[in-house]
Amino acid sequence: MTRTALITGATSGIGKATAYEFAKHNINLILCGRRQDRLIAIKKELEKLTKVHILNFDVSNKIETFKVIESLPEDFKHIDILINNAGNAHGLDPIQSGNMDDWDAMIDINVKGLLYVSKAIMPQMIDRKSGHIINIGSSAGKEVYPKGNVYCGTKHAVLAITEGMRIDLNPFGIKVSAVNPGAVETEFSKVRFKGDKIADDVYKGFEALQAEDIAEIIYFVVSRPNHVNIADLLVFPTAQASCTILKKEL
Ligand code: NDP
Ligand code: 8X3
Repeated sequence: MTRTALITGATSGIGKATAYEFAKHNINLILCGRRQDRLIAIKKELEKLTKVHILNFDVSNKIETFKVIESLPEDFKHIDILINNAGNAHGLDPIQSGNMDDWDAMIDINVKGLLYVSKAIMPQMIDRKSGHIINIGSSAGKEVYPKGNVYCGTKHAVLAITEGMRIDLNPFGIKVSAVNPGAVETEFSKVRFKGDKIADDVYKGFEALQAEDIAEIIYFVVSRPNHVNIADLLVFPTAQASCTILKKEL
């Protein structure tokens, strides 16, 4: 039977690449993001391959999140796979000079947004006693690097929440997985540095992961047999050994 996946943060980077990968494998898609123009353009391309519905909302807005998910048309109400991917780093500052709006954004989107979307979708998975939730964590959820403070905190929280979800949802046969990438060349650094040209240098001098690399891995995770759950997966570019050890050309 054809499955349906809801992907948050599908307008760019890992989420968008995952939408393309899932479409190739005939998974129906509910694509979410704040940039409606991008959602419309992606829907236009992918509906040549599969059924696509778009939802334009901010995951950090609790009321909006529940409203749009409740408003799903009949054909898309049954969600088999949830990819909690929406998120970003905002700023890279020592904790003592951190911008509190950046802190709020990261906690509200990366942690609370993931919880709101999950809360809206878990009941139907529980009723059916099946489903798969994949949370996109980060290598920053396993280590802390200089000036990473709050972003790393949110990704550590994503990993703890993933483990908690896996324990609590296990009696209902729901799989819960974390995919934790290292450096992936997406719009991530543009957002982190608020469009500053320093973002262009982040991926220079080494071969970063591409969004498609992670999308293929996410498809691998959702395509295992029923009895197999990939609980937690850490993926670095070959040139990266840890959050702080990166082989750049000297
Ligand atoms: P991008 O900036 O390319 O994509 C981020 C996506 O999140 C966009 O589609 C954006 O859509 C969406 N998003 C951001 N804020 C909100 C919000 N408030 N409400 C709804 N959607 C939102 O970055 P990546 O693809 O790299 O990031 C995806 C995930 O991967 C994030 O959770 C990130 O932390 C994680 N990650 C990234 C790594 C990297 O090196 N790139 C490494 C490890 C993890 P829109 O703006 O249209 O709302
Ligand atoms: C993104 C990885 O190390 O650039 O989660 O913060 S890092």
